[in-house]
Amino acid sequence: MNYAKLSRWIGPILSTIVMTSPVVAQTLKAVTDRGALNCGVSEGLYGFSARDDKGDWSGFDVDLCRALAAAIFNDTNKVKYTPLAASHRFEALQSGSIDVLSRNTTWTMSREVELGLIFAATDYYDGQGFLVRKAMNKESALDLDGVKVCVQTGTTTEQNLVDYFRTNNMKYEVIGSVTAEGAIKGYESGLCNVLTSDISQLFAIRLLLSKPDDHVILPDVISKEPLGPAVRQGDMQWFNIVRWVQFAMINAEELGVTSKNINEALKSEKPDVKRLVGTEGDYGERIGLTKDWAARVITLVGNYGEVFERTVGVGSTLGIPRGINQLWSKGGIQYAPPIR
Ligand SMILES: N[C@@H](CCC(=O)N[C@@H](CS)C(=O)NCC(=O)O)C(=O)O
Repeated sequence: MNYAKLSRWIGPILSTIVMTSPVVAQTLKAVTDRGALNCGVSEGLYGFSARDDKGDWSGFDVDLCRALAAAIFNDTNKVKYTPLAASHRFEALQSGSIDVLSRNTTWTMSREVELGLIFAATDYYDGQGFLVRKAMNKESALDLDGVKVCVQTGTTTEQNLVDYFRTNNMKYEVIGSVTAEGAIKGYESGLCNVLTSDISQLFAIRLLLSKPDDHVILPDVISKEPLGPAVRQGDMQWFNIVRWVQFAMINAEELGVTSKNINEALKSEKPDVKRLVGTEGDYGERIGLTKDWAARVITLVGNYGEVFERTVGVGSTLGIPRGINQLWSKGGIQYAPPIR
């Protein structure tokens, strides 16, 4: 049989198999049966995911877990947080011990095609940078020839570091740590004179040092680090829930819908606001949730801009400028497809 004949014969069989395979949609059911979302976060990164004295979690990454719990349960407390070191985060997702990983994780090709995971969105566009003591008098990363660099292992950071020093023909020594704490201690104690990580994390780490003002983040950005939530491949319903909760928060900001004016938005006659808040269409039901799924998220957690400002933005302790995380309509690259 030649190829054309074979494909004429096998094609319809294959498409029948694809069309009739049961949709694997077990995660939402598992979450609702359990009564809580299992969310993987970092072990303690101020502004992103940190615990207070009472054991309550807060931060930018934590807010995505809260937003999912708002959409599913109308209750942001229905989340069990699992703090994960960089090197253990993917196996926690693969094994099913968490439903979603919201832990400053970079979207890369190998993490999808080799690990069987899939990123639902980019909630923070980041890049790798370097933290040094001001007293070192360094103005650029290109002045770092011969340094000792502390880095957390199991990260893209570790890989980019090799590329950057090799490309620029600079010598360096790596001091790798499994935990962020180890890398920070190494830097603070002088074991290394440079600390490298995604720039957002350098902002958080600098606050933990005994004299934050003695340290400076160099201006160079040596990599692309699109950070976002990841899920396991194979459950499209769950993937869509995580993806569209994130997109709903971005769309809400673009449409000017906030946690403060959500009640007016629920009475709005604007078609795109109506689709967002669920007074028109059945978008929520189509992903296994209720009509008001996005309204719950905006009411209980806020839109993307509110989350950013509250947790990491210029008005917060971290003081990170919105930069490229500004909406596309305001000069940034945050862009969500429309709900329609
Ligand atoms: N975005 C990078 C780096 C992520 C990462 O783990 N960064 C460290 C910087 S110190 C961190 O956030 N550690 C916090 C923790 O382990 O709890 C990746 O996905 O590999």
